[in-house]
Amino acid sequence: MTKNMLDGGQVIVDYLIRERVPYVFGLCGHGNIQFIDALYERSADIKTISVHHETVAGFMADVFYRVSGRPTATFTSCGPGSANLPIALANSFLDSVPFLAVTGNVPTSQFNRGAFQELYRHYQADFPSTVRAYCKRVFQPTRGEMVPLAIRQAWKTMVTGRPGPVVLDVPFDVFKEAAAEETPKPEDWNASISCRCGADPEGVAKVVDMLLAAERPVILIGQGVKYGGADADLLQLAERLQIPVACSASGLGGIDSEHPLALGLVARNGAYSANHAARQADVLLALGVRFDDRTSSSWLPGYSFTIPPTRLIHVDIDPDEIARNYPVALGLMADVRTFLRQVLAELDRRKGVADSAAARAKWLKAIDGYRQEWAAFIAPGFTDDSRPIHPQRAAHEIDKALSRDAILVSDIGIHHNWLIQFCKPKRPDSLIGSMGFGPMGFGVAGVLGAKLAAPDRPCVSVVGDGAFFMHASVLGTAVEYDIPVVWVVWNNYAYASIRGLQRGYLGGRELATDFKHPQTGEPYNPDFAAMARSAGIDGVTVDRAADLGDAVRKAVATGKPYLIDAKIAADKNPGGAGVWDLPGTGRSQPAFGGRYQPN
Ligand SMILES: Cc1ncc(C[n+]2csc(CCOP(=O)(O)OP(=O)(O)O)c2C)c(N)n1
Ligand SMILES: [Mg+2]
Repeated sequence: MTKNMLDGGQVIVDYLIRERVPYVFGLCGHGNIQFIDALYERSADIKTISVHHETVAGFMADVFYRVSGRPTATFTSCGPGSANLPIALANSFLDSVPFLAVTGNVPTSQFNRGAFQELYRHYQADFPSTVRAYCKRVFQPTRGEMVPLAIRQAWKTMVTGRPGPVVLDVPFDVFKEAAAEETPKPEDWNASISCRCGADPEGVAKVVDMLLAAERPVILIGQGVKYGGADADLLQLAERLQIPVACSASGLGGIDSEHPLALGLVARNGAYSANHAARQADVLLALGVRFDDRTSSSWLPGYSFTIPPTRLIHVDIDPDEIARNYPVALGLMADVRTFLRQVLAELDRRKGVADSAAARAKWLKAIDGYRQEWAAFIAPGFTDDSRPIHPQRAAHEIDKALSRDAILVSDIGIHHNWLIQFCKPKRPDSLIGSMGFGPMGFGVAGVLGAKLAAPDRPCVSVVGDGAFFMHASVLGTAVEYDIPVVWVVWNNYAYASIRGLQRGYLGGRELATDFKHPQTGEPYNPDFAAMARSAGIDGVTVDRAADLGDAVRKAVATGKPYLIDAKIAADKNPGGAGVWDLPGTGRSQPAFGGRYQPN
């Protein structure tokens, strides 16, 4: 190697720095020590965070992006080290979140020889096959000089179009091989690419025709609105035409939940106001949503949606999602923000916009009625004082205790279902959850990424007892890097969401879903507060609803990592106006209202 050549590892690190990546998250192994060495050289420009489980690194990178809008990278070793990552890759892939996973592999000179940790039985160094279904693309440069091309292409694939995680799989020797005299410059390759494509102008005119003529229009927003930075434009459109806005779980916060036009969550456990409006809509404008089964009440008509006769306008950056699950009156491939701006500009050119908005009064009045009926139905849960804490009350107390700028990261489980129904997110990043792959641990670890992305904002995570035990290593990471997050462990002594299914669909044939002491049969869990204290973190236990809000406020105020072990009832499910069907097993019934039958 001539003196001024950069090696493969140096090119990757230098490129990340040029892309202004502040952090890399990962875990060492013999397969990536060369890469860590390249990070060491540049530690003044990029910070390395070493975690205790590779999945944690992926979840941190994921939520860092959801809060800051900036992709980061992970580093994992060959073999098992990287095999711990796919769960996080899939989580980000299905929720369209980019991060760059730099995975180590065995040296090219050892390909096919079955060296330590090589996946070789079907094909040499075959980590790419392992993650093919889990990420947007895999790159595997096998010579040093291939690295500059691979890194710039990997970055571009990751951030353009529908974003998603990309794997850069690097054999051991390639980290150290001469790669280039200079690293590719983002400004030449990626920084100047825009994917803010607009919709077909004729389609935009048709959208405006349909919206102006509609009697019962509803806008449905997904995370395309949040991560596309389209919330301000959305609000303008909704207010200007007086169209109510419902949210998928991933779209919550895309409009302030307390805005008069906000309907709340449409889902199997959605609010009556949202489901009943969306399923009666004559025109539904869907922006950056996928219509998954939980949003759509398993696609059974009359619960979340009734398409047709509802005429669906579906706008998404990824045409693969359009008409995946419902027929469209109009499908438009576009960036949601650009599309909204096109619609607003088209409205400027139209007459009769104000009349159309005024004609909405009857529809909005009917919706107010649904709101009141729903509010009366859910009212008792907000004041329920029972012990262990009523889950609705718990969600409400936690939500109330958080300031407007707080970030709440949820894990996966019954607690998530309660949170999406009863929290009132104000901003696009107020409530963060995983809706695609739904891996336990997402919130346990993700909150660390949130705090690094927003050090001045309170970051609180609500996590199941099952998931927290699974990923309790985060306690150490919070201490080692001084990351002051709060975990509220929603302690119901069970994999309660799954036990709920056994109770609801399988006649209560419960097995393998609760945590019990072998001799006494009493509910068992470790003492999570003591566990936190053993790691050097303050921990408290709360079992009264009235104390939960204060505990959260106090935890945030300490400015240090903190754990609250909250004892919460397990025997309740958050009922809503929709249903969920487990084919062959059963179908739930709506807790409120019935099936809507169009005339
Ligand atoms: C890694 C992983 N394993 C299993 C599941 C299936 N699963 C979904 S929710 C759940 C129960 C989670 O229990 P807990 O963390 O205690 O949350 P709770 O439902 O009790 O609120 C399980 C096992 C999953 N989503 N992810
Ligand atoms: Mg639990």
